[in-house]
Amino acid sequence: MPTRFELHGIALSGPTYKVGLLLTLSGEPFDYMHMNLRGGEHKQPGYLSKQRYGQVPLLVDRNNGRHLCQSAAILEYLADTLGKFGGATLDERLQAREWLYWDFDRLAPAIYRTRGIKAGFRKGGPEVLEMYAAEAQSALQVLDQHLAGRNWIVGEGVTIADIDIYGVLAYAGDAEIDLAPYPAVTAWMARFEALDGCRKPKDLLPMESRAAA
Ligand SMILES: N[C@@H](CCC(=O)N[C@@H](CS)C(=O)NCC(=O)O)C(=O)O
Repeated sequence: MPTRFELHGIALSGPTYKVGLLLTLSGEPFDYMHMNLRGGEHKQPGYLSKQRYGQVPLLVDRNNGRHLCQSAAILEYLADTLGKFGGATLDERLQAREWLYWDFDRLAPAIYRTRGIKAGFRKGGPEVLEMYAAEAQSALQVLDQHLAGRNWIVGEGVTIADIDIYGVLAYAGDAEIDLAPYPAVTAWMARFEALDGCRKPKDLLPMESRAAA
C-alpha cells in the first residue's frame, strides 16, 4: 500500500517542520518532497494548482486526493483525520484553535522573521529587529503566564496548540531570542522534547526528497 501522506516543503521552513512534527509524533510515515524554492518550483502552474498560495508546506492525503495548505489548517486536518492531538472535548478543540490563530498573529511573525533576518533570508535593520523583539517578548509573557501551573497549553494532554507553538519556539535560538526569562515556557518545551517521536528541526526534515522508511 502506498504511503498515505506526501509532504512538500523545505528543511528550513518552520511551517513545514510543524506538519512533519505532527506526523512524526503520530508515528505516521510520509514521503517527503523537497521543493526548490530558489529555482521557483513553488510558483510553477502544476504546483500552484495544488497550493494556491505558492508556498510550502503542501500536504497531499493520498487516501482521498486532498491537497492541504497553510500549516495551522493542516494540523487541524491531521488532528481530525488521525484522531490525535485535537483535544479531548469541543471546548478543548476550540481553545486549541484559538492558540493557533494567536500564534500566527502574535508569536510566529516575530520569531520566524527575526530568524530570517539573522540568517540573511529577509531584509531588516535594527528598528525592525527591535520591533520584533518587543512583539516576541509580549507574546512570550502571555504564554508564560498561561503555562504556569500547567503541563500543556490546552487540557491535560498534547494538542495541536503545543505542536504549533513548539514549531515556532524551536527556532527561538536561531532568532537569538532568550527564553530564560520565561520559566514556564522553558519547562513546557523540555516536556515537549521528551515526547516519543519529538525531533528538533535539523533532525526531522532532510535537504532532499526522501521516501517514507
Ligand atoms: N502561513 C503559511 C506560511 C508559509 C510560508 O511562509 N512558507 C514560506 C517558507 S517558510 C514560503 O513558502 N515562502 C516562499 C514564498 O512565500 O514565496 C503556513 O503556515 O503554511
